[in-house]
Amino acid sequence: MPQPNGNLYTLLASHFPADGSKVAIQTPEKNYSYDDIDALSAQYANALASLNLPAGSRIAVQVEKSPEALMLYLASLRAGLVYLPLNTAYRDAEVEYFVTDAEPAVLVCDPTRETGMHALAQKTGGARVFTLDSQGAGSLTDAAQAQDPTFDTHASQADDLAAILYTSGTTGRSKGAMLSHGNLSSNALVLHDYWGWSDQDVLLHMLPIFHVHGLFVASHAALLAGASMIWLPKLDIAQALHYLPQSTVMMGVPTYYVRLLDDPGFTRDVCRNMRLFISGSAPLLSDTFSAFEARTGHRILERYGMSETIMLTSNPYHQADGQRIAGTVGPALPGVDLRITNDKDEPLGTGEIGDVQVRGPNVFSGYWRMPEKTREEFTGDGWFRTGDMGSLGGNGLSDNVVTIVGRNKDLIISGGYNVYPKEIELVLDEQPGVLESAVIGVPHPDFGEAVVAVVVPLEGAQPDTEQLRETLRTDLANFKVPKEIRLISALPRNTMGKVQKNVLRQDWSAGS
Ligand code: MLC
Ligand code: AMP
Repeated sequence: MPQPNGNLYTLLASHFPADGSKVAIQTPEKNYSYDDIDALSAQYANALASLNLPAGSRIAVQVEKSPEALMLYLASLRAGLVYLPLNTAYRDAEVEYFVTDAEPAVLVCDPTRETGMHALAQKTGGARVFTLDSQGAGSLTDAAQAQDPTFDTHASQADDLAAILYTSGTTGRSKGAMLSHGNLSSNALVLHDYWGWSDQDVLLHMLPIFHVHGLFVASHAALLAGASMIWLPKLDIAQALHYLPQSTVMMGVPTYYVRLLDDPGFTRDVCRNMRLFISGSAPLLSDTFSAFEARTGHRILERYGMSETIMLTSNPYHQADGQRIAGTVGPALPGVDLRITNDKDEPLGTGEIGDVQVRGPNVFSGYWRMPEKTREEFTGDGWFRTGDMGSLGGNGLSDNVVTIVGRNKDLIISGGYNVYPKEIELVLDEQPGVLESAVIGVPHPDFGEAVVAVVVPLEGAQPDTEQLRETLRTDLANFKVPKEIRLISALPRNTMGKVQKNVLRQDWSAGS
């Protein structure tokens, strides 16, 4: 019997509406129908296929958000390539690491970075370089336009790689989480049902598309429902207020909801057609949840996930399944096993705080070319260690409700972007006049947490902290650059010599 094609695109396309002229993507300038999506993704797939790359070749993409950028992602799936999205804020030195590690056969970049990308390609093994700009134009689109608008989607197995998502690591070295067609498909199907998607939905899509949240959770859900997306290049509150009355679903990191609430124009009336606001990628403050409900009558649905696993838990959608509770991330999604353990991987009881471990068809297979790291992050019996701390039940909650209380990884989440202090400390420590440094996250009204640093100067040195921040911008994405740097005479350490970041955080808040 022939095996059904396990390619994620085949699954998505099998749910496209019968009426192919239905709008799939609406931008302020132009609409794209479902027929357009199929034809355009076929043209980009044909352009990629004409390069005769072996299946499983990587395609690294660092481009501004546009409908064509989404077509490129779909084309990569269709051509059997492995998609490697990169944050547009990454500087050349950061991109060099990913390219050296993943050895992509194709690099797609903004035209403004083409020269640097060619140089990088030459240095790292000769990837083909194409451009794609914020309007969807560039050498890749030129190549695609000459192609046939039909394409026979590559026959994939469920465990064939579809994407590699780099997540920073505690050692400062990023790891590529390998996600398969099966991982992505299973999660998309679960979220489709759990969040009640239908072809009547209109998703207000303002998230970046180089992370799990905007690229997978949001786009897959809308395409699988045959719904429409209002596709904006980034969060812009004026645009959001303009388009919300036509929308039924919105997804955002908590900063999106904080900024909406900051605008008096964000009213109950603006949300009149909305059925669902979803928040994730960082903790949503209870204050934001309550203020949002008071203003709009909507309870934001908070969910929890990560690059390695896509979505893991969600507050209920249907009232019959329970209330959405502020400060919790809801039960594990159908098909996901979640447990809380002590440091010996033994399950803990109701309400006890421990390590969050998960299993399920959505969980990645490992880190790209890091078998050791992969082994460390999985228990012997196949549970993935998320690095988050949490509890199940307790405090009057049902036993299956998960609360995330912190992280046992030294991670800062700023406006939904992950920042590992080690990466910044390594760069800071190399600067003239710097003996050592420590990077911490402190509460921030807009970003939830902000990255800040303390620096111990070399004896007799007095580094200029603003100059240090400017220098860091050369090699680090802007969102990683500490918002403030303070000088300090010595780092507080415990008896083991470990820097006491909790003390630094307290001292920072106290202003010292
Ligand atoms: C931008 N800046 C940030 C920042 N974003 N600083 C700290 N944290 C951030 N997140 C800085 C820029 O460097 C710049 O600084 C200044 O703010 C203005 O830049 P901007 O581009 O105009 O910012 P803005 O458009 O306002 O962006 C803020 C934001 C954006 C919150 C809208 O960061 C965003 O869309 N975040 C979403 C991230 C996301 O999708 N995460 C999902 C990860 S997936 P300067 O100094 O240069 O002026 C995941 C799994 C899961 O975690 O569970 O979903
Ligand atoms: P990333 O590695 O970028 O995929 O980020 C994943 C991390 O974001 C998780 O391990 C959590 O620490 C955090 N995260 C995601 N969603 C939530 C949430 N709803 N509440 C708290 N933390 C979250």
